[in-house]
Amino acid sequence: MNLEQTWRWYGPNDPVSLSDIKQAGARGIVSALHHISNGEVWTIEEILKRKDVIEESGLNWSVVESVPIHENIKTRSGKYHEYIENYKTTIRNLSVCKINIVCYNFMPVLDWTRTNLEYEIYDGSTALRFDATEFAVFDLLLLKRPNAEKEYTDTQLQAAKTLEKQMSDARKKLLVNNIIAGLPGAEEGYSLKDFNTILNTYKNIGPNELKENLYFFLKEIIPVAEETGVLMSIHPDDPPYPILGLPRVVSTQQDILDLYHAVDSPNNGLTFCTGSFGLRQDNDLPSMVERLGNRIHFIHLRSTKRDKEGNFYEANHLEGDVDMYEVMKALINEQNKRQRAGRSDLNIPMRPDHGHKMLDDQHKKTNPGYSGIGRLRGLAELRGLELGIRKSIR
Ligand code: DNO
Repeated sequence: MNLEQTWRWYGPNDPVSLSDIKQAGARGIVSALHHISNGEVWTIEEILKRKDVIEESGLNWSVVESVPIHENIKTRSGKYHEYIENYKTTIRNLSVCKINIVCYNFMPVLDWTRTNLEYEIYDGSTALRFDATEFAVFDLLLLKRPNAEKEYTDTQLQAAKTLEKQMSDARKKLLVNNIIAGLPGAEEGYSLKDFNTILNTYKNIGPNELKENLYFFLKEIIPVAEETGVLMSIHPDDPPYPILGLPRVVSTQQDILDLYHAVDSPNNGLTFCTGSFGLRQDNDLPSMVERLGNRIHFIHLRSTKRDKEGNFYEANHLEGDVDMYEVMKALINEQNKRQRAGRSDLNIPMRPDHGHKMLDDQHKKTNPGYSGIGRLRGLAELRGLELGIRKSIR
């Protein structure tokens, strides 16, 4: 019994090739059909095309990350009925192709958010970072979101004004791009001009309404997932708190318990992402694994280092605020529980989530967070940790 070692691959244009991944020691691939627009059906033909490429290199397509949720579904407006029907067809088609784990998220407008994609840490490698003051500059002074100042303290407002004066136009442009042009996997990017209009589609949607929309969606699709044997695995919000006045409803243990309860089915499960959940001090990761574990179908392992001002950067996998040893032990316990219960889903797929740009990565163009060597290091460390714990608790 092992966690299945997987690796996110963006498809044939990914600068990290399938043969690189094989040498890194991963056997499962996490991939998505990024060329298909949000809301459209993934046809069997398109799915098989990707699957064949993966299998030709001796690897296996283990998880889809992600089948994105169209904004109309999140706001329950426009063509949401049609998009939900399309989503069901995609689930059915994936199951026909024997791909049974689907990751998705329900973050309004933006997927994951960072301000700096080249932050140099103490060892000379570069990491992704979220700087709260830079984010405030974007929100208050570049986007000029109406009434945004109400969400900041006087000190934060002042810090943002001071920083903005020091920033060159090029740095401002880069900041805007980093936030709204779409990080890898985000599927949708926006221009500054349209962005306030898009945010405005949530003017009547607070956390309660967003939860209702999420549960409405789940009540529609989970029966199809059950029928076809597909395990839906929601990814938590990143960062796990409201930003830009938008609600976030997949950030805490209670959010997940509510979600489990809304549709009580093993097919309504979770992607346990230590990087996202780990940004909140009130999320106790090992105990979350214990409490939520029976429906964890996919695992993202990475660590972050946060400070009191709301800044954070992505730390090396075994450093930072996440106690990876305790998390790994809890995951191994979960596997043991499953084994005792006679379950067959023991080898839960995990991937080293993100990696620094290091060594040769620094001379290459890579997808932010998805470098080859940085993730190779992450996977190697995690695999060693898993082996060590497994052998010592036998
Ligand atoms: C970032 C990722 C996210 C994640 C999606 C899941 O690297 O963890 O893009 O894939 O939010 O739907």
